[in-house]
Amino acid sequence: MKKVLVLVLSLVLVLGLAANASALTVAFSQIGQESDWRTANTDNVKAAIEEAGWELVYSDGQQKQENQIAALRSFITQGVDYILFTGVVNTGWEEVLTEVNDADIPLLLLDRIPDCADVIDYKVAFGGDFVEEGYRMVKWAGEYLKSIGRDEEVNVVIMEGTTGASAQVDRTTGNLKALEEYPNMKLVGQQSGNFTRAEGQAVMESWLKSIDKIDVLFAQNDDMALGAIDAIKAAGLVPGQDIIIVGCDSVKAAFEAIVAGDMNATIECTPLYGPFVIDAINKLEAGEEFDKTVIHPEEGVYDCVGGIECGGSVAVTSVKAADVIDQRQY
Ligand code: GZL
Repeated sequence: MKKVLVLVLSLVLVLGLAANASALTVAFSQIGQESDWRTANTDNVKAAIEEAGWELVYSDGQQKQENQIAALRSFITQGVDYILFTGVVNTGWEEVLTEVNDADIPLLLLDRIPDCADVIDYKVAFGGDFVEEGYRMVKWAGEYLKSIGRDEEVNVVIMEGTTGASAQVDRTTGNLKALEEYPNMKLVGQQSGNFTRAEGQAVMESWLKSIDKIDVLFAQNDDMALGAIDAIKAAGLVPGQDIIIVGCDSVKAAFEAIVAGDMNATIECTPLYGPFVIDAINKLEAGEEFDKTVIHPEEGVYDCVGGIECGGSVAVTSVKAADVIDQRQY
């Protein structure tokens, strides 16, 4: 009789937990829709939450900090169960994230980790190693140029992401660190294209008018690289040949540009956070401990030739984009 009672009580507890997890409301303050990477990231998280049977409260910040702050305060008012947050820039979040903490709503930091992370309470931070990604961008170009016998002085430009975003700050750190290894690379331009295709095109248009010769473009995301390609073609130059173009993110459009010969390489940074978010919330619901900071494993480098050794803290050899384009998820 006692065993039956224990079994029934255990069953009620498990079903209660499952029922509780199935009734969750998860709020997501997302930056906006500035890039294909962001779209893939949003879609993947949304799909995972829907598949888990939870309710999603989603806010598109339209790349404006004030919109994200208002959304976070709205989530608090709504009394959501969890908050997912990716900040458009690194600073200016301490007050509102403290309000989230005071409301006792578990906070998960996705993609870009705010500067105030060491003074607010968050359950987990999940993102990429942006310094490594920036390093690989330049390393790839340095090794590629060597492989085609180009050891002359080359003029390079760095098109940065949104100023003050951790992806911009840290990719720039990685870019500059690798540039120190290639004395033949002369940095002649450094400007933000705000991670968007339109602004990438505008910045390249401006550079083509003000800089005598550009040999290599380092674009801190693929969308800006694609915008720059439009500008290069409009100026009568041949992208991928007259100007070597290296992007970051490894979105499908970059693979297509590389296969078409318009672009030379892209550094991978996965946007597929959905499974991580579900796993983290399930562990929090079950009271399990897990790593507070998770840097997703740096993936590959995809290019026009394959076989270029371009890792920094983690060794990586490039793979020819044409060989894997059909297997890409985003
Ligand atoms: C990287 C992410 C960056 C992407 C851009 O994790 O923060 O923001 O590289 C996106 O495409 O806009």
